[in-house]
Amino acid sequence: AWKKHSAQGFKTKEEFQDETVRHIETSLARSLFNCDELAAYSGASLAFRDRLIIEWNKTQQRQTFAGQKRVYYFSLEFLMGRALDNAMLNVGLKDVARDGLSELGFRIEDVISQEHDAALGNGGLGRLAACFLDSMATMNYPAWGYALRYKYGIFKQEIVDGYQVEIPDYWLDFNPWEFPRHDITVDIQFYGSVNKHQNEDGKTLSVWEGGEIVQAVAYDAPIPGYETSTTNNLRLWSSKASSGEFDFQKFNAGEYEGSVADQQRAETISAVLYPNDNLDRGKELRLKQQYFWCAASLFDIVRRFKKTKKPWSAFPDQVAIQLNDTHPTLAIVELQRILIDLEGLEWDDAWHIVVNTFGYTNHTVMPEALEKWSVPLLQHLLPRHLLIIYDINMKFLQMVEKQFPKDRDLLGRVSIIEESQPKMVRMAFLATIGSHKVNGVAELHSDLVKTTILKDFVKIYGPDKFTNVTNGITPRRWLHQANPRLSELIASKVGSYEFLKDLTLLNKLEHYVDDKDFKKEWQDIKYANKVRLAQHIMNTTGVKVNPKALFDIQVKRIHEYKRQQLNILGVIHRYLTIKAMSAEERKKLAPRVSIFGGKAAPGYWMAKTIIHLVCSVGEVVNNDKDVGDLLKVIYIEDYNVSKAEIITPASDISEHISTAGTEASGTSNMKFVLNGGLIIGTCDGANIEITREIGENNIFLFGNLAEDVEDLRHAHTYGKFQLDEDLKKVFDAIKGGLFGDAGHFSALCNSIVDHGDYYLVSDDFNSYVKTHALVDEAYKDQDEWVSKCITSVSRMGFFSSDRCIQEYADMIWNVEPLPPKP
Ligand code: 26M
Repeated sequence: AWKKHSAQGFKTKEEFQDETVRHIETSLARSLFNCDELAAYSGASLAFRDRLIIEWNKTQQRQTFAGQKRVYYFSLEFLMGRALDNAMLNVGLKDVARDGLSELGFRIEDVISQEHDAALGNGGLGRLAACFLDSMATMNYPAWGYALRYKYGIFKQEIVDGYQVEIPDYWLDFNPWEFPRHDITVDIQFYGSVNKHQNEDGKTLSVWEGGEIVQAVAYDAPIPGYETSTTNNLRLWSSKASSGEFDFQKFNAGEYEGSVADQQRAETISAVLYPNDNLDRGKELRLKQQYFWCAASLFDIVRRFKKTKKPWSAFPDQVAIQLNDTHPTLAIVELQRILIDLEGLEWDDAWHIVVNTFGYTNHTVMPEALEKWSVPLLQHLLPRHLLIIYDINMKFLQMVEKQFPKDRDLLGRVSIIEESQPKMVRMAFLATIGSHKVNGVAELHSDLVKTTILKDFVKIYGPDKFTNVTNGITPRRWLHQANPRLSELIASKVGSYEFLKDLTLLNKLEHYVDDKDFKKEWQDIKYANKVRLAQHIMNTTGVKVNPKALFDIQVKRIHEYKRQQLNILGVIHRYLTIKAMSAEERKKLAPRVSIFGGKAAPGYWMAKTIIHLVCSVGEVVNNDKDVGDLLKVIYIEDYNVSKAEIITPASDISEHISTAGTEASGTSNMKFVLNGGLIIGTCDGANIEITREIGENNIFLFGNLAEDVEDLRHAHTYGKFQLDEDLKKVFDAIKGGLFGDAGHFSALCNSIVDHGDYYLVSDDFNSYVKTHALVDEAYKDQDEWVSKCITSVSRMGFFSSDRCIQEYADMIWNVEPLPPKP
């Protein structure tokens, strides 16, 4: 007769203090006399954690009893950032915690900033997954995230002498937010061979035998919703040698080193997040990660389904799995394998279940980012899965052949197997064939998916299988948490904080576009946010920037397609222009701070060169007495989620300037506008829909259109390439050594001048520079500028990730929310 524990968690400042102190003294075994900020963080986190656990348990029980369909979001990346601040706000006790900590002698900001970011992602794709978790919990959807528990997240970036240096990100030292579930383990098989066996009914079965076993151990993290007790689960798998694998034979025979080596090899699977973003390199360990994670997650889901005792045909009514890009595509093959090899279903029945279970989200149409795995590698690592892929392909091609007889070209084009040397498995095709819906992440991108990489599949399946869900961001983290003063000001005008749950309520702000006092407060808040960023820049780079200057920010992964090179070349042009001006002319110029931030993939030389150029330009410009405050160039080291929370609210203008047709959506564009900054951008990704929502007078668009890119590239290759005149002067300055050894930058310059300018930097340069001149002009009229910012914010409701989740739930998952009982 166990008595049920009935903890409720603290409510008041005093109770919070009691709990925090208790944890410091007992859980951490520390004395209050030498309690530093880290101890305060740890104690406060454990206090909040207790609160979350109670709701988390209740939510999971409620979801199990309700027996309705759940969503499983499969993503190799969840770029969560910090958890404590988010937990405080979502639970609604941040003010209580602030007062409580203050009495104990701590500033809440200092305590919060002790936390290490959970940086299990590269960039947009990983952060999108994190925003989706927040929205799914807030909207009470029964939903789990599944991922890997990397020991090392995305590397920490240091800038040393103007170069990027990568430092391993070991983040698990003290992590109160995860719970090891040593009782929840799955054995995962690799290698081996496939043999035919007959079962009792004389049916031939394929049996996957031999090879090696690695164990997956579950670690869970609670995902609290905002102003709801729903607390969902993020399950991360960690790899370790299975007990059978830690070879006691070897051990006893004195081969201690050998047995430890086996163990390390197993642990390598979940050791490190691959730091590439939009580039596929086909490494075996990456494939192992993908299978390990998919197989463990599916085993877990199937185990849960079996407990319901429902027939297999009910599986898609209980389970919706969303594939975040092609990284989890093997889950499709694994579920088919479970159903036919282990559960004995007929192929067609099994395949029907599989297709109705999965949805696939595409995040790129760029060829170098599309995943392909070599057939020999799959044959070696996952022999049974390769056979199933061949069968899926055969049945698919037979279906196509029936529909389009004698179109041999078509069969070759849509085959999952690319007939290259070696043969390759095209994962986007497999994901498309194995899912009931395929979506892109912004309207233009979804159109490009349908007209380029998956064109033939639209012909085969019809247009209804393909859809769009434009990305969004969570307003809780990206407005309320990152910009509390703006959030409070908005709440004071629209009547409540309800807009944090229904972002379209922001439209009530439009009444205040001409309200003098409101505008003044708005400006004050922006200024304070700029002062805070200026302080951060001072502390980290030693460069003093004037918070009254126009802050022009581009922070995102460094990539040629995102065109940080266009930005820095534009900055050099500005510098040369300033140098050529008279003192009188200079007085009329609006002072600017050009701020860059972002990581380059460690093997991406061109991206690293771009960083080096930005830093080199900064060295020269920032120390030029002629220029003073008129121009400063800053590289912010180690851009990550928690830095973004400081940077985003501080922009006057931000740059989203990818070559048209290359940036699937972009999400930082949404964050910046939501925080009262304007943007300069190309007609690409979500910029187009942002323009439609906020109005074209409130955005600075420039550059060629996606539909013209192909022709322009074609023209380059056939000698019709004329380097922009102003850009030529910029290159002359670089070549003349103005920014140090010109040799460092020759490959970068040549990619534009001699090697076809694939990203159309020269084609867009003139339009870019002119548009920046318009920005300068517009900024001089502060009154009008602030009106534009307010209007824009009031029209950003569409870009909440809550709206995305609603669309996924209705169009793709067919799931209902499960609100807590009042
Ligand atoms: C692939 C193979 C091997 C190792 C790593 C990868 C890989 C990792 C991350 C490939 C792509 C990855 O992320 C791509 C990404 O972040 N895409 C972005 O997704 C955002 C959310 O939809 C969009 O807003 C961005 O436009 C898009 O670039």
